[in-house]
Amino acid sequence: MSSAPQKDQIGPKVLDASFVLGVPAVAKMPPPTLTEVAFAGRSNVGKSSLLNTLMQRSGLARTSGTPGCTRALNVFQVKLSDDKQFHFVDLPGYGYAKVSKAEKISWGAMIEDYLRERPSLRALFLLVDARRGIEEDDLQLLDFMAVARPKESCRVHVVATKLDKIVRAKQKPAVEAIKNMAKVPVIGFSSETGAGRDELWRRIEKAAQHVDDDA
Ligand SMILES: Nc1nc2c(ncn2[C@@H]2O[C@H](COP(=O)(O)OP(=O)(O)OP(=O)(O)O)[C@@H](O)[C@H]2O)c(=O)[nH]1
Ligand SMILES: [Mg+2]
Repeated sequence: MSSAPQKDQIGPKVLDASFVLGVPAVAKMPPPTLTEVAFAGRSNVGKSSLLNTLMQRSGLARTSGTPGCTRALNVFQVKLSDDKQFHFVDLPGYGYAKVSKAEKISWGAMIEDYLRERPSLRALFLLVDARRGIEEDDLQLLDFMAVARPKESCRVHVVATKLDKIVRAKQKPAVEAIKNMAKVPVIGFSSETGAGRDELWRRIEKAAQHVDDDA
């Protein structure tokens, strides 16, 4: 499944982007042949919207006003004009109140197994709502990654989403507040305006090259 490129976007040129498959377990993932980047965060935080913005394809990753929309490890393949290729993985949102306890436990285990075991995973972007900041579930995921993956094997970043929902004068302070809490780099982002898209791509390409630019 491919869809038409969005116009007027900055950052690297995305030649092609397509949905590969959605799987219920890391064992069913495609072979780890491409640099992989995953996107995690609370339900409804804007993961699928961010993926569409990055890939310049509206509607490729399914977005919804109904939290809990993404229920599998959804894999996309992205090809840039310089021939670089990536797998992007849209992870199920956590913290969604309306799913059963059993379902929550199985999603949590699926996400953790994937993050711990996937050899080609080079970067994880943890999305938090810029208005809410880093919450308990997010801290748990950051702590999990600090133990599960050495920084050389997988870079972790926090993305503060829906920046457009904050009045302009308060955007920078909101991102700064998140920076003060996170022990990893923080990027402000909006899929409405495209703010932060360039910076995200830069981080993705750096993580793929193992270049340390976090200082
Ligand atoms: N204003 C604004 N709305 C956004 C932005 N990003 C996402 N949204 C909206 O927030 C809702 C949830 O977005 P999704 O991208 O589906 O969120 P998700 O994190 O993939 O959600 P799950 O798959 O349920 O975990 C949708 O109604 C989006 O249109 C943003 O940057 N700005
Ligand atoms: Mg989603």
